[in-house]
Amino acid sequence: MNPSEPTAVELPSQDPSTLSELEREVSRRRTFAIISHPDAGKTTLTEKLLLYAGAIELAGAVRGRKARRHATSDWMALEQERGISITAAALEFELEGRRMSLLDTPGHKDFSEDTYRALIAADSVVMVIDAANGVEDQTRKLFEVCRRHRLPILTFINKLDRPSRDPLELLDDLEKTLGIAAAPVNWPIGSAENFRGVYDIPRSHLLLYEREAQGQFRAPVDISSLDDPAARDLIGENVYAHFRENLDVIGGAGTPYDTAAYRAGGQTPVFFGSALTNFGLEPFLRALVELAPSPQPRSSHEGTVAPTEERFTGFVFKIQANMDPRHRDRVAFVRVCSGRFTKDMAVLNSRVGKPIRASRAYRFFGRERETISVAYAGDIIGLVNPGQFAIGDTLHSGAPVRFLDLPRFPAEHFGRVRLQDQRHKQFDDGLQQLEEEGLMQVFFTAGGRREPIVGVVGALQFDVIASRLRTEYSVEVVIEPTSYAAARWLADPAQAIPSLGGGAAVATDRQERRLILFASKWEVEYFERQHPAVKLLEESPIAV
Ligand SMILES: Nc1nc2c(ncn2[C@@H]2O[C@H](COP(=O)(O)OP(=O)(O)OP(=O)(O)O)[C@@H](O)[C@H]2O)c(=O)[nH]1
Ligand SMILES: [Mg+2]
Repeated sequence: MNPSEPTAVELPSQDPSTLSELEREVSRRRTFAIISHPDAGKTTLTEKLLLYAGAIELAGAVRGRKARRHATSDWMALEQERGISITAAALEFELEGRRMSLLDTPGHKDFSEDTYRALIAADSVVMVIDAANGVEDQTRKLFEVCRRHRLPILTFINKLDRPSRDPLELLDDLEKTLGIAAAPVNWPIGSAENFRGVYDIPRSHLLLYEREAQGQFRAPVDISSLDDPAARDLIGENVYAHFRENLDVIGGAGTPYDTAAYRAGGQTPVFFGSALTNFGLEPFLRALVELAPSPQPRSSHEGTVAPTEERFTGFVFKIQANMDPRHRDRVAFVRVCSGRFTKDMAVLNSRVGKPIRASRAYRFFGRERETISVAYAGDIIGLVNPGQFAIGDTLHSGAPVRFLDLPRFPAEHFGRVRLQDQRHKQFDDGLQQLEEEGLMQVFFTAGGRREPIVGVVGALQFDVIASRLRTEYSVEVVIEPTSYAAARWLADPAQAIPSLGGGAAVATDRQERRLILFASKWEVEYFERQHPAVKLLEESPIAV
């Protein structure tokens, strides 16, 4: 799905009282994803945004002593144990009259399929950069996806409280590595132990901060004029001189902020700060409210769907089981693309055709959920899913529509799952539900259904599968690596499979479609050369 092929639009800035209820609700929504290389501080920034928005009272930590509160968006047991994000979390909150929907995504490449899907559900992106490392590999890859979808990007350069690269050099890195114009909106004053705060360029305001105990509470904000001698004294002569020099450089040769260029993905407004110590968060939050676009039109096979169209449309971009240990249900996360969703509405699934009554719908705040009776374009809602929805499904009322397919990554790692106890039913349910989430693909070889092979994009997912089977299904498994490295489906299911050499094997997936597991990409190519009449597919249709 390409959310932004149609040109970006803003609702006409007319007197709000002349807008319909739908137009008013849509225009106040902001749906965005936070992305970056692992460890840049996405979850920490998310937590602080929630704190500043008043959505939580106390910020939790990503890694912390046992008794301490955990970050809201890292709600899964394994996330808390390892201090990394594993699955994209949705958080909805109100801020200055706006309804914000935030997706905190995992940075690790092994979980990037989940991150890509979250990106497609968003209208804009916050890109976090570690000030010591600049643009890192995974950020570059995710940036390319944003560029393809023409998603507007705000950049937050984080961890200025630690030894950092020079801010001018960091801007240069953004421009050179990513090929996007970088327009600084604020500028850091000092770094590491000399980090004093940020200068808000368009407002000519100095925001100085005091470090506080563990950055747990709101930072005090003190605003004064740049030329105030008191400011110079506060900052310290050395830091002040360097900072003024930098400002002269960007004043002369820097990219000025331009709304149209930002909205078109041609430039990224840049903010500096430190999520952990709360420095520079208010200007960033304000920008998010003021600059980020409202819900955008979406491409479908039937043409562009405008968010303010009366007909309800949306698509499933994520499925997650067992979020709430009390309910143990499966939730399909739906990005509402147009119109109004109402509780008990009969929605059509374009893949299935028959209507489903959506009797229970939720909005999410990490693991927490709240029942809703109405939702509008831009919202991310959860529908309880006893197996009717699959990732990529289009849901709608009224005339048929189908949004473009979500990307699917081919599995590259294959492990044999060996059940260590007798809990066969739970084992089967667990595998099926985790497969439904898109965490893995399950294959059955001649070895039988008790020891299936799971294919994943990244090897860390083996740990996630074993841990979740244990905590959510009380099943002990061992996943042993196999020598397979690629799966290919037969385009013609009836075709005979020639005898296979080397390390290849015939298998079936859950829908009994036949495929071949190969030991290497090279082996796939060799097979294709030897048997040009047998057409192989890299992807199966999205698992149902
Ligand atoms: N010094 C300092 N540390 C920070 C800052 N922001 C985050 N961190 C630390 O950096 C580590 C990673 O932070 P996270 O927020 O988990 O990073 P992430 O980008 O969400 O990581 P993944 O989700 O695993 O990709 C944690 O130990 C944080 O406490 C900051 O501004 N300053
Ligand atoms: Mg995280």
